[in-house]
Amino acid sequence: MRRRGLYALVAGSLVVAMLASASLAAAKVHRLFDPAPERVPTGLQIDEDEWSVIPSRITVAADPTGVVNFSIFNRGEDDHDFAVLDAQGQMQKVDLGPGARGDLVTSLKPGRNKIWCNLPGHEALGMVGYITVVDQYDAVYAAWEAEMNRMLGPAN
Ligand SMILES: [Cu+2]
Repeated sequence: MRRRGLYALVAGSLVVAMLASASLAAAKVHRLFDPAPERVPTGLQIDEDEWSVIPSRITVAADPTGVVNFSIFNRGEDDHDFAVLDAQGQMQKVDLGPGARGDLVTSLKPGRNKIWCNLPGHEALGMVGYITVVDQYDAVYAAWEAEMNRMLGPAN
């Protein structure tokens, strides 16, 4: 009877110790990936009016098929369009009447890309902006590396 009680105590302690170490390990694993590197979105919204072209984000990634998805709103009172150069250097654009919404799905070169309204004079009036297209893998890896460096401190 006494021995059985001892066994129960030892077994119970072992279970407690195992649970504790398991949760410690889980906490460590969780910590390594918290926050998880965020994927860079492959789409963005564009707001246009007189006289601006405002992207909802500055950095986007091409999706697995190599394209970026634009959703464009003309919040102005005049006609506008939305233009970009695709990866082959060809202008891709969508025309938007006042209050209209449109979509543009196109390849883009990596790096800095100009976005603008191609109607005569509109770019000069301010309807131009820039976005940066990054490689999804590079962006996620860079975020992960930055997080590791933050946790581990500078290497030397
Ligand atoms: Cu315009």
